Amino acid sequence: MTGGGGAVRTKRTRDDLAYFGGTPGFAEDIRVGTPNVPAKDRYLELVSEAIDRRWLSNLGPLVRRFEELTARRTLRRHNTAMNNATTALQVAMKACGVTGEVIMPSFTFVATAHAMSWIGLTPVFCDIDPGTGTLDPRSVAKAVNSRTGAVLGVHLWGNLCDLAGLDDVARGAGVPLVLDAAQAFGCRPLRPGPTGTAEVFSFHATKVLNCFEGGLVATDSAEVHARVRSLHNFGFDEAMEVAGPGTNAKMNESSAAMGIASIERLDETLRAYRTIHLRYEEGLRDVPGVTLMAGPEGQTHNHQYVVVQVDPAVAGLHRDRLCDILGAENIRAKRYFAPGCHRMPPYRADAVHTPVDLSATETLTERVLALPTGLAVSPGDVDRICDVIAAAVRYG
Ligand code: T4K
Repeated sequence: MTGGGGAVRTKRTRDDLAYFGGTPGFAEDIRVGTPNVPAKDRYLELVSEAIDRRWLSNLGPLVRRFEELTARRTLRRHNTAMNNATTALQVAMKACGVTGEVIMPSFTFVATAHAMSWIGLTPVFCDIDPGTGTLDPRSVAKAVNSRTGAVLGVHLWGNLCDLAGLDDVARGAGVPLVLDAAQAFGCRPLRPGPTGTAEVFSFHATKVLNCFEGGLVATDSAEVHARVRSLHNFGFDEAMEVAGPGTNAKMNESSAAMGIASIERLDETLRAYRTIHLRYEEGLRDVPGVTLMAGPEGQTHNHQYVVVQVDPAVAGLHRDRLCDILGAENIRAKRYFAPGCHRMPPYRADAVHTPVDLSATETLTERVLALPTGLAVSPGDVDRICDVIAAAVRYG
């Protein structure tokens, strides 16, 4: 399937670019997050069975099955499916008994910070490794204090954060390491090592594995798991007695049906993402100042996001100009993630959120751009997008 169905247009001159009056390269929008639906018939079959069964929510058989199927991918002992990753992050923090300040990157989707602040925790933003975009343990070490309640690493764009480094700092501070793996389903370290106390995945419509909306808390700790199960279901324990104040974070059967249908085809989906990523790598190799962000070594990768870094001094144009040029061609790129959370109104006014230098964050937020990928994007589409980027750098 192509993003726009139009003929390939080579942007040979400045005026071929739609931004300067040319014809858009895509007749219809081509997007970063078009949902993957690899098995529509299988989904409809499963959801039809759920309707006939008249069991639609409250830990039904499809949710249980989905939880079992995810174990092969998370490599964790216990998985609890939820309604989305934002609430799953909150449940995970409550289950780990976290209070006070939570050290996290500013360079993340704002849900990471909001999820904490919504349950009365204080986000404290630290800097990142400029190569991977993930939390830098050296920066975290500088922000640790007596109020620190947890370290929250984010596996940004599927890049696993420095688990050994963050685990060291968290242990030294005597607090749990929790991982926001919303973007990292299918990304696992190749070698054994620290894995954090709990890890949270997202199955939002735009994710590599899509449940319409969905989340998951994965943990190896039986105690944390028991608390997660209770907290996500109104505080009911195994005996259906209320053990404490819980919430409703349960996944429903329709979401689980989509999850099962999609996870059964996940290897195929991941291969398609990898193909697209390699195609971008090839297409952008000779474009000065536009660098495809590569994942770290030592892990499997889902290639869920194709992110380029635009260096204005070399490319001759700013990321925002490139985004506008792409937009004129109906290529809907996204600034994942700008601005940093520390610059957003809920957090920018109070210095408690920004105790350390964030210069790597400031640089990346000015430069990154996520390009269309996923099952709805063909290698031919990628060629046309790269053609526009090359022309933008030539004439932009
Ligand atoms: N932590 C991290 C690190 C995260 O990245 C996220 C979510 C979370 C926590 C929280 O997870 P959830 O609570 O959502 O499970 C999107 C997603 O809504 C969000 O889930 C995701 N991260 C974030 C990175 O991307 P927006 O505001 O960029 O969404 P939007 O509406 O601009 O859509 C993105 C693109 O996808 C657009 O090009 C439109 C396209 N799209 C979207 C939907 C929903 C479609 O073509 N069809 C669709 O159905 O947040």
